[in-house]
Amino acid sequence: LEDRSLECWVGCHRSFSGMAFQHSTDVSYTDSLFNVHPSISEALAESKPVVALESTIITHGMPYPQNLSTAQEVEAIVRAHGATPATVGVLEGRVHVGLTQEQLHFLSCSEASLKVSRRDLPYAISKGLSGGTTVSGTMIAAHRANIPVFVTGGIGGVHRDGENSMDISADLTELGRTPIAVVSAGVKSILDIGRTLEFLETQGVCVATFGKSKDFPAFFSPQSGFTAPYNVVDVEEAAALIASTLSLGLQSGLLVAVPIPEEHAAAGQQIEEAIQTAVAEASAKGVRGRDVTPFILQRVNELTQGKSLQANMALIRNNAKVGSQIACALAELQR
Ligand code: PSU
Ligand code: MN
Repeated sequence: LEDRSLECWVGCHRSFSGMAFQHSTDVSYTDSLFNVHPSISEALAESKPVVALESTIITHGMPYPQNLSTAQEVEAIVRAHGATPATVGVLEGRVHVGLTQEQLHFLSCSEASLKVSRRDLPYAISKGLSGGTTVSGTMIAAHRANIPVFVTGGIGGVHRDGENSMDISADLTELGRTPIAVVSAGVKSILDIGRTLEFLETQGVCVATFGKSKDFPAFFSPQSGFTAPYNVVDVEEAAALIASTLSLGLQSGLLVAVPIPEEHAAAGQQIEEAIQTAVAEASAKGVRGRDVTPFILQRVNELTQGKSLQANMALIRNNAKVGSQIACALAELQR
């Protein structure tokens, strides 16, 4: 994102001020590449619920300062629902599971942050770089740390015209190969939702909507016009689904799609129109690859005078609540 305010720069500079990050010295789960914050390794050791959170939403998905406040709020919501938040990010060439306030602040302001998916991890690590982990990058870290539940806003998918460009998010193949339950508000209509669901089927990903209906949600609106194969009515059913994935030893993940709460879905139509415009602009400007999603998110926010950002924040808060409750129910099942 281009616009980082002076305030942000000053804040970052102050909190970072030339010193290296304090890498945790926790001995229970530290190696040269992965660092798990002690609050998380302690929770895991006591079989307490933990919720993984991504950080591309911080580095590339939202503008400052809403990115920072949302990240902090989401962590607070997870705590309020009895789970420990584990925001994942890459700092100076190390994967961190659980970030300090300074690290969160740094990622929210840093211009140099990479967007770290599976394919970017080796490069980021070998070069000692920092970045936000996408859904695929976060799933890898969560799996390694033994955290089965991961909350985000929306996952990547098959882009519109993806049958020609082959622009298909690594999130989908990651869901096919890593046993993590991803709680999201479905898939944005910046993507081809029908093909995304087909691709998830091919990858063996169990997709279930959360709540009353099998209508697969489209991020800003509770319906996409597509249905999910399954539906879980409450957190206990969701937890049971995750538990069976784990006990079957399937190496594939799950997608739990939580519809945006009705009261925040009002701007859905206006946002939908902005998406059409932004998708056309991206294609006209030749925006490609990893830049497509951030470009569209930023344009939609501008075109809706910030309404899409408000809706985005609201649905992530809701996902954090539901995901934490699922993590608690799962911990209870596994007790
Ligand atoms: N969708 C959003 N906000 C986001 C992303 C997706 O509404 O911030 C981020 C997530 O981190 C997701 C990534 O994993 O974009 C997918 O990027 P791509 O389409 O380049 O795979
Ligand atoms: Mn892509």
